[in-house]
Amino acid sequence: MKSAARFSCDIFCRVVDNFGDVGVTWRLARQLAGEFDVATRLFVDNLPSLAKLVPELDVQMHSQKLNMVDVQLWQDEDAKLIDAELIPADCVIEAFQCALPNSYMNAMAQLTPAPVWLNLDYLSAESWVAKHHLLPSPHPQLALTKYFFFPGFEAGTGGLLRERNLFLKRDAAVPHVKAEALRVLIFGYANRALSALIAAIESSAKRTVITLPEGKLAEQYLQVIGAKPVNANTSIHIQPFVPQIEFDALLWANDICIVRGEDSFVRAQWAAKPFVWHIYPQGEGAHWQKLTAFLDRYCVGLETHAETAVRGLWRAWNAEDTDAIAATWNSFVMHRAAIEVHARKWANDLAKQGDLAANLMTFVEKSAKI
Ligand code: TRH
Repeated sequence: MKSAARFSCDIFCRVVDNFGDVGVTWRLARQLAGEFDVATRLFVDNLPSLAKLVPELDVQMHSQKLNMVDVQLWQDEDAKLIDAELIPADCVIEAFQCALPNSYMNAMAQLTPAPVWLNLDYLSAESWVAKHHLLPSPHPQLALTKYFFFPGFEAGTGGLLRERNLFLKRDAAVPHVKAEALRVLIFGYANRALSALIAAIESSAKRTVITLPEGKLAEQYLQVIGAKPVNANTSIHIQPFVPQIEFDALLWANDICIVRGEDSFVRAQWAAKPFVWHIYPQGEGAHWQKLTAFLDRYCVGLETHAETAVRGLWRAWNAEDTDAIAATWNSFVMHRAAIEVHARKWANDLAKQGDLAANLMTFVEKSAKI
């Protein structure tokens, strides 16, 4: 990969479902290219998914440059990806163990020095993460070593994606006039407790504007509840999908944000808003452990009643516990001021650790002696 840039990086992404895989890799690619002067290529197997985040993308073009990132369609057959010209980059990032094409790995092994190879793993607040971060895994046949790069919430992990000047932009965007209505963003997976949540909001005296991004939850709202009139105090707005670059502004414009998955979960923390995490549900309830591990970190320093409110609503929403939603929502809203102060402190403290892209660059530079 010939370029005048500091060095080069190839990122591989398979879209498993939704927008998390492509959301994280596109954000990282944009930051490496834009802030670190890295010649970055993103190989992704699903252009329509990426096009939702980056509407300028032309899904008919298998290779194009956007936001200084070379975007390439990753087709299944090795041969179509690895033409004779394609030389692996100085740093190769396999996102979420998506398995690199064999021909590409063979080409990596031919290079001296071999590229620095990382697997960018899923985000978890569990304590094992720091112990596993950057553990090497030698390839059984080739002279290559893959390192496991774990994002995380404490020193010794890979940190979290956070662009330069994000907090400055956030703070400049905060409206100077206090809104009269409570603004609530609900970006989650389909949830049987949605009707109960909307009913709880409607029955409160507070004027509330709900924003529901298009998707499963909005469809559910339209099918199940949409026909019923919403009371005068509450309005619901179905929000068309915004480009990823505008997603933060959506969070900043709301007072309470329900988010999900991985990328929006992190952005809500940088937004410093009271939030609820709708965690991606895993088989055998494995996600509950992850959720609790995060809450155990997040709630440190939060006053007891506010902590009970946070834990209560997060549990009720994730368990789709229709019966518990009204009481836990009201309690969360009642403690909103304390939760908001805490959310800002959480964001500031978290930002003291280096951001993921910077940590990644430090590791690559050290390993490759670039
Ligand atoms: O979409 P997600 O649920 O993604 C994932 C995947 O399901 C993945 O397989 C799973 O492993 C992971 O979660 C944990 O949620 P996430 O990660 O928040 O990604 C959503 C992306 O969509 C994020 O980058 C923000 C973006 N977005 C927009 O750009 N515009 C919008 O209008 C909205 C609502 C979201």
